[in-house]
Amino acid sequence: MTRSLAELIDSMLAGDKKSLAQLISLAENESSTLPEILEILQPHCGKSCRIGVTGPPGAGKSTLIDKLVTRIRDRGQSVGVIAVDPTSPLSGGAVLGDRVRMRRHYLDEGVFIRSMATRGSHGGLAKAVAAAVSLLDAFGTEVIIVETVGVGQTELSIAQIADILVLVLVPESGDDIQALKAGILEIADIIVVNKADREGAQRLVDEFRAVLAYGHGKTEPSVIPAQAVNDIGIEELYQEVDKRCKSC
Ligand SMILES: Nc1nc2c(ncn2[C@@H]2O[C@H](COP(=O)(O)OP(=O)(O)OP(=O)(O)O)[C@@H](O)[C@H]2O)c(=O)[nH]1
Ligand SMILES: [Mg+2]
Repeated sequence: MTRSLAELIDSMLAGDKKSLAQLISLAENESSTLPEILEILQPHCGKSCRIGVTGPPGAGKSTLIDKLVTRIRDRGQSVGVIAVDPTSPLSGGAVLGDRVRMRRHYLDEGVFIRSMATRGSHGGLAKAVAAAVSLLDAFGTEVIIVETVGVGQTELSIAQIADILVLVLVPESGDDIQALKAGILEIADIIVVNKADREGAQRLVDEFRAVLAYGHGKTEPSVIPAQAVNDIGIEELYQEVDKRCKSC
């Protein structure tokens, strides 16, 4: 290991955010030093609560996370947000939008926000994100949130990184309920029906609750109606997340 890399790790462990950002860049660029870095950090990991937030493009994941971060900060916990490939065709330029939306969090010392783009193979990105989560963990971040787009099988890798998986859907997702049943629904801990200001939200909530009540795999997930944009349902989401954080 080069002296500069050892120094970088030391200063990150001492709480330097810039060093953390640099180390995450190494992960993003699939640096050959990554396995070594992760090995050194191993003893410092395992203290954070990791939350995966996934769902279709434009469902309101970033808006929801922004509001959730405020609640987490109100309780004095540090938080890291990693948005994976956030530029969806629907909301295009989401990174810029997220920056505006989360502006006050960017200025907060207790918040670390980072976007990570798709590069190379899907497996490569998944590894880079997992490494970034470990880096945030070693840094001492109490709550780590990873945002990914999609509801298909490819997003299931988020389940390996997260302790808690939050699936964000919208009333229009009702059409996909059969497809959802076969996939990610089975591993979701919390299902948020966002944009509950729209027609059909309560019907979808009821439908999910009915479906999930029958012979579902693991502990029954909570179904929460929300309006992220109006800060409705966020406290309920926080409570559910907090409850599950303590038990994992
Ligand atoms: N009507 C309504 N709109 C909402 C609600 N929550 C978020 N939105 C809007 O939905 C749009 C998309 O929100 P984002 O938070 O960027 O959604 P996202 O899921 O992060 O999008 P991607 O990262 O691009 O997949 C924005 O215009 C939000 O203002 C809600 O509760 N009701
Ligand atoms: Mg987003």
